Amino acid sequence: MENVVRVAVTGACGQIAYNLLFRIASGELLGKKQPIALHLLDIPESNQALEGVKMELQDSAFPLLQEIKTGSDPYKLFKEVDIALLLGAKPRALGQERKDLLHENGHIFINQGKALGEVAKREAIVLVVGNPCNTNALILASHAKGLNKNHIFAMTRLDQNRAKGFLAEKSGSLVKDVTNMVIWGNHSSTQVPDFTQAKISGRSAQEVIQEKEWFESVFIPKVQGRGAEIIKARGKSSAASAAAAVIDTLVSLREETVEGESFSLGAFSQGNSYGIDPELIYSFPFRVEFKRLKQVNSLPIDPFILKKMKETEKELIEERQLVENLLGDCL
Ligand code: NAX
Repeated sequence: MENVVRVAVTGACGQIAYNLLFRIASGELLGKKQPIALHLLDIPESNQALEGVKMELQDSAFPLLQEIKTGSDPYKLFKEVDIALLLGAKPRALGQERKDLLHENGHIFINQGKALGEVAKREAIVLVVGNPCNTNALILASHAKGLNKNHIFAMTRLDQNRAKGFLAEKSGSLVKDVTNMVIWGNHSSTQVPDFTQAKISGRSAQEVIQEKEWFESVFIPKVQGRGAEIIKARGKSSAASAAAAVIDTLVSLREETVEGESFSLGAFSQGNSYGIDPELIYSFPFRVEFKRLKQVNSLPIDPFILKKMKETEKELIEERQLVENLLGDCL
């Protein structure tokens, strides 16, 4: 099959996948002309459900969808993939310690990192969504021998989208008019939605919304706590908005970034200009220029924001220490 882009999705029976797979197959991820093969991976216990998802994809008769593979062996399912969207992870159980979740999910990413390194395309793009996504991506990268480390990411786009929505609502603007909304650090409650970089219709967000107190004590905690707010309201975690953020991330990686805009992505911190520890997966702003992905460096950082950037860095360093025994030697 020539010209087919192979997209692996783990956690393919989960609720994010159910909101994502049909959008990928319809061409929203890679454009309306790009033929696609979907490689769907979940645990063996989900085999039957996985067949159900496959049947529904077949029944949708998507013209671009040329092949569907299903299974639970990453060495088979990641073979020759161009893109791996890693949603599969266990949710935190009631009363479970963060450390135990890090370990439990960490093991998944050791195995998947090794498999991707062995059988995926060398330049494959890997987006880790399963939580704790930054540290899972770090574990994966440390085992993915042969993969381009600069193509391994953790998703913070949902946080960016949420923050844009709140700024639009507060200022009575449209979401499309809010630009350069930067998320720094960990995809957790220590993340830093940097309102000082954001623009609304080309003007500084702080100039448009002249309420310093609102930014610091309402906006930031609202973005940080939105995931929990959704769980409280819906009884389940964000799924459709998470799927939308996956699509947005991949579209941003493939299209030229418009003037004055950036998008946020957890990525290797090596070589960053903000003094962040160089061996973390930390969220930074990026742009695509002349088909190349570039970290946006040397932005002026407000002292209040800098303090918060160091706090989220500290949390990521602690997470790295907690999984030290799970890290491989490929970093
Ligand atoms: P679900 O619990 O609905 O689905 C998870 C799926 O993963 C299940 O089908 C499960 O069988 C599968 N799975 C578990 N271990 C696996 C393995 N080793 N290999 C393959 N599949 C495996 O969760 P869902 O709501 O879809 O969320 C998926 C992940 O995304 C969770 O870890 C969640 O915390 C995380 N999220 C991350 C977000 C982000 O912005 N980075 C936002 C949304 C979401 O909370």
